[in-house]
Amino acid sequence: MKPELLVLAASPSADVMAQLAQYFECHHLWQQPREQQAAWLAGVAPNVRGVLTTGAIGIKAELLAQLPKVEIVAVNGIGTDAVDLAATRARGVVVTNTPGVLTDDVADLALTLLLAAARRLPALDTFVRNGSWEAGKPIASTRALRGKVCGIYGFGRIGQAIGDRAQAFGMTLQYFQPRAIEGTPVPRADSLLALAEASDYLVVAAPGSPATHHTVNAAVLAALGPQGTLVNIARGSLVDEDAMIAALREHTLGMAALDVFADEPRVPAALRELENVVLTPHIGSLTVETRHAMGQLVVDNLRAHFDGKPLLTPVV
Ligand code: 8YV
Repeated sequence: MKPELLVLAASPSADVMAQLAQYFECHHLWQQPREQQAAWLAGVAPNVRGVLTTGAIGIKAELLAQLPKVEIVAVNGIGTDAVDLAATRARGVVVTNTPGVLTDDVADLALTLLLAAARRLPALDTFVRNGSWEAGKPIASTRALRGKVCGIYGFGRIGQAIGDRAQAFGMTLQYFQPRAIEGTPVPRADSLLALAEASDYLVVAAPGSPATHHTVNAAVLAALGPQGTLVNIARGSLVDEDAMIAALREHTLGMAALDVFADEPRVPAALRELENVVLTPHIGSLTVETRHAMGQLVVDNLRAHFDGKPLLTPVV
């Protein structure tokens, strides 16, 4: 008999979905109308042995408590901040995620956002579309990237890949994270505040956690300053969003280019109305290639678990 799986969100890869159907008896919560989900879940929950979730959805203790036979939570993403790890550990439920395979695309998006902010892409796109160019309106110059400092908050795999790309644009690097990285020539700032003071662009690439919650606060944003740009491809929880909106509105922070928000998919109107922002809907890993690779890793972890083999990418 195939192990029963509760699938909280689909993979965009048809091949991954076919493999899930081949190896597991899948119960697709995402296919159920919202108002029917609770009753539907009560029916399938008793035999669920695995859960497939995403970085953004994670899993709460309440849902785990409804699944008496659950053994594994496979996260189709790298972030585990939305997974109640205390609850999974207490139940002896193993957790896997998808590190590595999404590094390049997330780093690419960080640079895309950084460049879009630097060269004011959204505003200039509008400028062409609305006829302002044809009408002969003036176009303000932007500032070059070369020689500017790219500060990277969180210098793990993704942060370092962002650094490689920023360097290719002639930027100078610094990083901050509590634990120093050995063997890197990139200098580590003494604090996040010091990093923001030194940076023209501050890119947030640290994991979401209680320890990083709102660490990008009003003081850090003020240190980044009116010529500074904040880029966030990590988690909205790291940034004090109200303080950021106030700083952008008062131009004590120059710009923000954001793929992640405090309460996704809700983005405050006060943020959406600003002109000095570039906004994308949490798409760092959303390419055909990467979503397939992530989904494959999810399938491989689930199969390894139910075959009694070592997990490929366990969350420890
Ligand atoms: C996606 C992410 O939101 O990997 C993560 O932690 O935030 C993203 O890649 C999601 O997990 C895709 O399923």
